[in-house]
Amino acid sequence: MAFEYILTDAQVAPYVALIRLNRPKELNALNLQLMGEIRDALKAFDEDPAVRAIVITGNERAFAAGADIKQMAGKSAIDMLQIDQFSTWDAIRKTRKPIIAAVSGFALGGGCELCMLCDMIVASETAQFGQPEINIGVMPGAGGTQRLTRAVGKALAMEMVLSGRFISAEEARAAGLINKVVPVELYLDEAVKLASRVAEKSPIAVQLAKESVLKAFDMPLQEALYFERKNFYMLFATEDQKEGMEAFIEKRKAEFKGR
Ligand code: DAK
Repeated sequence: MAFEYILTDAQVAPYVALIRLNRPKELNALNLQLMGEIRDALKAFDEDPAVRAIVITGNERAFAAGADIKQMAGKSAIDMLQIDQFSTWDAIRKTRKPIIAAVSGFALGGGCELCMLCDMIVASETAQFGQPEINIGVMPGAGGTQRLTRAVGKALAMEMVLSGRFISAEEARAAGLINKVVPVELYLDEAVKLASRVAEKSPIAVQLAKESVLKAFDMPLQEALYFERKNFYMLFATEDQKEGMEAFIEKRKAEFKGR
């Protein structure tokens, strides 16, 4: 895969792929091409049986400082409608394999929203999360008012969205936005380690479990419980379920094949 604004590694660890946002001078501002490249790389990794989990990262200074303001500034409402960035963001959201964001420095606006599209977030102590769109006369447009509110609750989400205040990695962890905070030299390794732990499991079970957890945000409880139940039953059709349970009984490590 040849990309201009991202670097990819299909095997940063066994079964783990890496996408690195690579517009460092612009703090990884998310222009349309960069978002399209993330979408395309995720699609390729989603279809690759040698990949079971994906890590997305930026660099030490910035995960991403938001959508590219210079690219958006002159646009009209109709331009924005016709560009239809949502099809790209929706495609990213539909990735079936687990995605872990490894965040250092700024994760702002669309950068914070991109993190929140991921399934887990590992951050360095220097990470800062924010929705500062209000400072430039707009508001979050890619899930910031919804995913942030579900993650951290109304009080903090309102404060971040209305005042533009950034929160530290530690505050984000305490509020439930992210999974883990580690020293800056470790954030990528820790994210890859977490991805590797997930990648050791049955990939079909992981996929259906991810899908089921996400339903908690989309469906009323009773329907989501039925959805969960169907996925649970379905896993009894896999060889991995037989292998996992036999391995437990035989006191050995399971060898999952993704079948
Ligand atoms: N866009 C374009 N360029 C950016 C940028 C951004 N978001 N953030 C930083 N840069 C550029 C700066 O312009 C500067 O470029 P040069 O002047 O060197 O050419 C370079 O990166 C370094 O930035 P600074 O010089 O400003 O660095 P500082 O350390 O002084 O400040 C900062 C860092 C992160 C506090 C500051 O750069 C900043 O406030 N950046 C903007 C943050 C922001 O407002 N982000 C929200 C943008 S709006 C949607 C999807 C997504 C979105 C909307 C809709 N749909 C699916 C419809 C998302 C919207 C947004 O994210």
